Amino acid sequence: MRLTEINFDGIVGPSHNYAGLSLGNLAATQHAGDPSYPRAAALQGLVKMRANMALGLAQGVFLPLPRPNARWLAEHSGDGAVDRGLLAAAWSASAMWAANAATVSPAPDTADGRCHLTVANLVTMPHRSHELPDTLRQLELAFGDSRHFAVHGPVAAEFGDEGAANHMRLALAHDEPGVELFVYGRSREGAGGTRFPARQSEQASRAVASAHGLDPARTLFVEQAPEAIAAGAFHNDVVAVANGPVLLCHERAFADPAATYAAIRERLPEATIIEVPESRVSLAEAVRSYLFNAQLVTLPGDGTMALVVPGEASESAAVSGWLDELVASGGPIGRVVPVDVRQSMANGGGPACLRLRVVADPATIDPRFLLDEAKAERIEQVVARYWPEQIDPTDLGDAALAESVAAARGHLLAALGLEELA
Ligand code: SUG
Repeated sequence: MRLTEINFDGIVGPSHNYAGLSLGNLAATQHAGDPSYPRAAALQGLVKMRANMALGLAQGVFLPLPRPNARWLAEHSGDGAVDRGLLAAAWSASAMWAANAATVSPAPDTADGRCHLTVANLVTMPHRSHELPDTLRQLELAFGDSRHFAVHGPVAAEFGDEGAANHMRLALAHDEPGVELFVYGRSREGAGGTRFPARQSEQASRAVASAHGLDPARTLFVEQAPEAIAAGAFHNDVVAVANGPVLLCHERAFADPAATYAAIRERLPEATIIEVPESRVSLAEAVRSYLFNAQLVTLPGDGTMALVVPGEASESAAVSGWLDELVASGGPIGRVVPVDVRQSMANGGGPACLRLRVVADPATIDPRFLLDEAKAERIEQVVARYWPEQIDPTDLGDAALAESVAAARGHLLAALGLEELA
């Protein structure tokens, strides 16, 4: 059994649009009402996946969910007078941000030696709250081998859970036992945290850790800094990223940084913590550039790390100056790889939002969800042929568009042999 990290990227769905549904997500709010380009968006995602495969990394995919979600819309529309917000929520392609699909605890961390996944309930935002049933079906299919995986339903809806976007893992290597770090938010009176909703609750994090059978001695629950949430870091992965024994984070990511670092070092003395000071990159600039919403990956071969950043990060003078120094410092991160995911970025989703990391033996996963060049080519052809070129938010609700969006997804399912997800 060879445990490897596999990045599962959400393929951008054909209904991708900018309806401004996410309060606290500054990019999404700023782009509300803009025309979107679903075809270009999905192709950008594919270029990123291929670039990661070219680095020698294992890559998987998750499929877009059925949208518009007519049943959910009908259930919540009362007397039939549909409001625009609800309509847009039914059309959202938000499942592309696979980091929010589930929380994953690899086999070396769990009591029963299986990889555990808990689907996120995403209850804080109405447009994301209806992802879970279809996401769960996909997880149950992809990770259906119960000798190696346990797929859990969501934690109670009273407690908001946003999946891996608020979870990090530090370990000497992917296949060694790790320290799992759950980062929850709390809206505090007067601390600025009440301006935007805190989406991840501490209770949800604790419920996930318990369902996964994690060792309490290697599990940490840490509060996100309320000022980070107020600055637009609605998920922890906008201000921090971890890989192997390395944590890269903003100085103001955690409510109590010193205690957080000490707790990590106590459990993993080999941990390398790279803190980006406010004086070099402000919290506002970190959120604007999405520096931390990067994929920090271990390259096969020499074991050095690469940071896959959004193109926007290298356009910021402060960020690119800091990145140059990081690479020149001779530390564990030897390379910065910029990728263009602008269509997703305009809705607040960077390279890290678009993927869910699973440490597992690829041979134990349903191969239909694993990507190779031939399959990437097939996906590209379907997208190029059937994904709408452009959607204006005022188009949402149009019957012909709804039909072509559903048909486009159907063609993709057929191309991948996944018709059972229809
Ligand atoms: O939940 N955007 C997503 C972005 C999720 C990013 N994920 C991570 N940080 N892991 C969100 O806010 C925008 C949708 C709209 O406004 O139409 C949106 O849902």
